[in-house]
Amino acid sequence: TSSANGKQAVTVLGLGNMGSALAAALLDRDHEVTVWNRTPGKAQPLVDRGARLAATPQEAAASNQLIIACVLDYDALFGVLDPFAASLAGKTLVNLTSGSPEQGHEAAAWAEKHGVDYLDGGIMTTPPGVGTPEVMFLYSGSPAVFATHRPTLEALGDPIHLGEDPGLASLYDSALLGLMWATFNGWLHGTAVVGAEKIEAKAYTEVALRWLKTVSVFMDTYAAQIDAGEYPGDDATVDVQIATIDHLLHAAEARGVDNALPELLKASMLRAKAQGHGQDSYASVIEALRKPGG
Ligand code: FVH
Repeated sequence: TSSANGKQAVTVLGLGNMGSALAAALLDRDHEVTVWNRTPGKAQPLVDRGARLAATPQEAAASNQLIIACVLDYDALFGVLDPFAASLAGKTLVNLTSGSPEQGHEAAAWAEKHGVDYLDGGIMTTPPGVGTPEVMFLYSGSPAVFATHRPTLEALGDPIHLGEDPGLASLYDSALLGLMWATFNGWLHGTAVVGAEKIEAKAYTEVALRWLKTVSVFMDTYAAQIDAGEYPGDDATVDVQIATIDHLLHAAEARGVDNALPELLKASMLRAKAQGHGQDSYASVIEALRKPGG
């Protein structure tokens, strides 16, 4: 469905914080947008900007070929779509609801059963970042469906197609969120340690952000080692890191800061050492993660 301006008309199901941001970004790029939300009052700001509010999800879905869904979880998604699934044949569903890779597979199978083209997606930002070209929107599923709708999906952020397996977007999304939480907690732990000396978070973070750039270079080096399955200990060995983390444990304990995170990190280093990686690079810790009981 194209509007007079040639832009694809889009239906957005779910107008929570994220769904509202998605619809707003599409309106910003002059797409015609039909919206539906379980609680219709949330649509008002979008209606004020020209969106059309449908009375039911079925009416919203019937309005356009492309349907973007962003609700709380997959139970909510199927709860919305199942009652009129038979009428969706020939439509494209881009599901930006967060889920597991297995749920991505389940939704793709559901879509195939009902003759619906399906892309699974992962949004790598919070609502204020939606619509900016710097943020990544991860997609997986049919490359042809992605290519067809890419110009519209560009309104939301930088669309990245990870592959045909529909579970890939959720797989990457989960892994990347794990990276985010681990980074947050490492940063917060350090902020608490230096904060005990009355150093402000802003001052510490300025140095920490520069350190993260160096760490990202280490990650690049270690990724190549992981792919090769070889961990030359020619920069800093696991043995050296085990000795070094004790300084952090000591500094935190002396300042009354919780040490659960560095204890966990040290435990994974010790497991890698026990598996014979003491003289290997830090990347070899992945072997301990791959063999939790080993
Ligand atoms: N907010 C964020 O920063 C993150 C960024 C990454 C992706 N997530 C995922 O996006 C999904 C929606 O998250 P949200 O932030 O929009 O969440 P809420 O503001 O709480 O809105 C939830 C919407 O879901 C609707 N909903 C909930 N249950 C049902 C149901 N049983 N039937 C129909 N709709 C349902 C809810 O409707 P209402 O409460 O307004 O009536 C909202 O539209 C989520 O997967 C994040 O993980 C966001």
